[in-house]
Amino acid sequence: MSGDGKNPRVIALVGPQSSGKTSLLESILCQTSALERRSGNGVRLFGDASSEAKARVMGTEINVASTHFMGDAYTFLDCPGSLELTQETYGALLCVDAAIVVTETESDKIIGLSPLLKFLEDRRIPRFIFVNKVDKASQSIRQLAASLNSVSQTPVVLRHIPIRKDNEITGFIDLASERAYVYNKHKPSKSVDLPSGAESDVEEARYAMLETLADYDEKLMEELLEDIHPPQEEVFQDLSQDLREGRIIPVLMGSALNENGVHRLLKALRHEAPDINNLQSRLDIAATGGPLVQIVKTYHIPHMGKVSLARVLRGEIKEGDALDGDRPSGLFRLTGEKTDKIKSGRLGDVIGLSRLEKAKTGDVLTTGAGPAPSLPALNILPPVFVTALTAQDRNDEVKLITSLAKICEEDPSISYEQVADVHQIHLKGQGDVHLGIATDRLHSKYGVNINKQQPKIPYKETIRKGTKHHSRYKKQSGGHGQFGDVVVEIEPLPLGSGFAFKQSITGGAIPRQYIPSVEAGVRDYLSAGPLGFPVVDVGVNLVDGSFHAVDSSDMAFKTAGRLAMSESLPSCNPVLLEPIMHVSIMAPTEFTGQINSLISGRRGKILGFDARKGWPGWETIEAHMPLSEMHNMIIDIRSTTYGAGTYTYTFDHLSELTGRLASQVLAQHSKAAE
Ligand SMILES: Nc1nc2c(ncn2[C@@H]2O[C@H](COP(=O)(O)OP(=O)(O)OP(=O)(O)O)[C@@H](O)[C@H]2O)c(=O)[nH]1
Ligand SMILES: [Mg+2]
Repeated sequence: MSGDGKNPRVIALVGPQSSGKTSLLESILCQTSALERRSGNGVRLFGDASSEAKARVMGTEINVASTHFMGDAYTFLDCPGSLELTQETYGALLCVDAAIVVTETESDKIIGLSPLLKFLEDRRIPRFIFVNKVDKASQSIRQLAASLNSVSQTPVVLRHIPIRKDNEITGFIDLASERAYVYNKHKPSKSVDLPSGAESDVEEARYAMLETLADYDEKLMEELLEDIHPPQEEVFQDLSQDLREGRIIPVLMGSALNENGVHRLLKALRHEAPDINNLQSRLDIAATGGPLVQIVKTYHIPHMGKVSLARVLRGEIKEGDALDGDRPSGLFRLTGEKTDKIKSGRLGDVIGLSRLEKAKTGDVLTTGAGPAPSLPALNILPPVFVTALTAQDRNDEVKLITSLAKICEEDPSISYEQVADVHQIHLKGQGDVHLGIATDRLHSKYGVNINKQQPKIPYKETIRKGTKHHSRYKKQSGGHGQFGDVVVEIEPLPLGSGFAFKQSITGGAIPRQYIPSVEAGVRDYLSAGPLGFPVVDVGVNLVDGSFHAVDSSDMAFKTAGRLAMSESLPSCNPVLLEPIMHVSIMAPTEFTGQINSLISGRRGKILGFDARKGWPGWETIEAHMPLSEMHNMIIDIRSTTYGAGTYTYTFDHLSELTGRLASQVLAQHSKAAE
C-alpha cells in the first residue's frame, strides 16, 4: 500500500467535522506529487466521492492514500470528522504510527475535542495538532493553544507562532529553528528575516516551549535555569523524543487550502513521527514471531465481496499465505475503491486482503503457528440513536436482513434488532446522519428500498386487581362438538415477575393432558391485553373446570383458556406500563446544570452524580428516563456540550403511565390497529 518507499509510516488525520482533513490530505498529495494540483473548486477524493458523502458534503468513510516524501513512504488514513462516524476513527487509530489532529482556529468549541484527545492519550498514540485555516484566522493562536491545554492532560506545545499583517496571518516563526517564513499560495513558504519587534514574542513563546520540554530533560532544565541558549540539535532531539513517548502534543499551523504550512508538517513527520518499531513496542508486540496483521477496516464492495484493510505489524505477508487458517483470495493496494494487486505486504504496509470471510475489524491474525498476540481491542461505540425500518417490498425482507448484517460488519457501531413486540426492525447507531448513511447504502449498494419510521415503544400492560372467573366454550355443530370449561383465579404479581401459571385441579375435573392447552390459551391472550399491549406481571391459577368425554379437545381447552382471560381481564383494572431506562450521561462538569434540566425536561429522575472515572473534569449523571422521551436525546446532549457529552443506557423497569400521556398512547395505538 505504501508504495516502494522506505520505512512505511501510517498517519491518521482526525479532528472535528469540516476542519479540513481531506483538504490537508489533498495538499499533502499535491506537494508530494501524488496528485495533480487541485482545480481550486474543491475536487473531492476517494470515499468522499461516494453518493452518501456527496449528498451530505462531508467525509463518510476513511480515505486511504499513499505517497512518498524525501524517500520515505507514507500512508494517510483521513477519517471523517462527524461525531456520528467516530467508529471509523477508532478503527483507523488501532495501529497508526501517529495522528494529526486537524482543528480550526476558533477556541470557543474546543471542549468538543476533549474525547478525541483523551482517546489518543489513553492509547498513547503520538499526535500532532495542525491548526488549519489560518488564512481566515481572526482569533489568537496563543488563546487557542491555551484552550487546547485546558482540555488535554498532555501538554500542548506551540511549535510556531504566526506573523500577522493587518490582522491577517501571512507567515510563521518556527520556534525550534528560530526561523521566520512567509506564506506563498500553493508554493513553498519563503524564509525571511525575523520581523523587527517580534523578538520578545518569539523569546516568550520559545521559552514556554522549552519549559515544557525541560520537564522531561534535566540537562535542558539546567540550561534554562542558567540562562544558556540550548543548541538546536538538543531541542529537536527532545521534540521528537517527547512526541514519540506521547509526552507532548506539538502544534503546527497552516492552511490546507493554500498549501501553507504543509511542507513544515511533512518535515515534522519525517523527523519526528515514529515508525513501525515504535508501534511494536507501544503495542507490546515481540519483534520475533510469525507475520502478523491487524484489520483496521472492513468493506463489502459490490462485485468484489469482502475486503479487509490491514496493517502488517510483523514480518511480511505473501500471496497465498493463510491468516489464522483463512487464505485471502488476493492482496492489493487500495486507494479509495481502486485496487492494485500486489504479491506481498511488507512490514509497516497497509494492504487490502480479499475474502477473509471470518475476519472482523480489530482482529489480529497471523500466518504463523499458534495464536496471534492479543492487542488493545477495538473500541465499539454503544448506540445512542434508533430508527425503525421496514422493506418497501415484502419480498425484500430477507435481503434487508443480509444487507444489514454486511453494513453492521463494516461499521460495528451500528446494530439492528427485530423487535417482535412492535413488529419493527430497530436500527441503532450514533445519530440520524449515521443511520441515514446506512439506509442510503441499503439502497445504493444492495438495492433494498426501505421505509423509515419513528421507533415504536414496547409498552406493556398489567392489572391492578385480581378476580375469579368461569368460562365455558361449547359448540355443537353436528358431528363432533367442542367443549372446554375452566375456572381461573387471576392475580396481579409484583413488578418484574412476568407471567406465572399454576393449576390446583382436584378430582380430575380437567384431565391432565388438557392443562397445558389451557395455559397455551391464556398465554396466547396475554400477547395483547385489554389495552392492546402484552400483559405482564400476572398470575393465573387454574382451579376448576369440567370436560366432555367426546367433545373436549386440546383446541377446545385452549379456546376456553383464552376466553377466560378475555372475559375477565378488562375488569381487573388494567394499566399501561412504559419502559424506563437506566441512563448514564457523561459530560464535562461545566454542563452538569444543563444536563440536569435536560433530564427533568424529559420526565427523567436523577439518581445521582459521580466524577467520571479516569476523566478529570467530567461527571457521570445517573438517571431513570422513560424510553419514549429518549428519541433525539443525543442531539440535545451534543448541542449542549459542543459534542463532548454522550450516554449509555440499559433497560431498568416498567412503570405505570397514567393521565394525558397514557390516553395519547392508547389513542395512537387503537388508531394504528385500525
Ligand atoms: N479558508 C480555508 N478553508 C479551508 C481550508 N481547508 C479546508 N477548508 C474548507 O473547509 C471545508 C471542509 O474541508 P474538508 O477538507 O472537507 O474538511 P474535513 O475535515 O475533511 O471534513 P469531514 O471529513 O467532513 O470531517 C471545505 O469547504 C474546504 O474548502 C483552509 O485552509 N482555509
Ligand atoms: Mg474529510
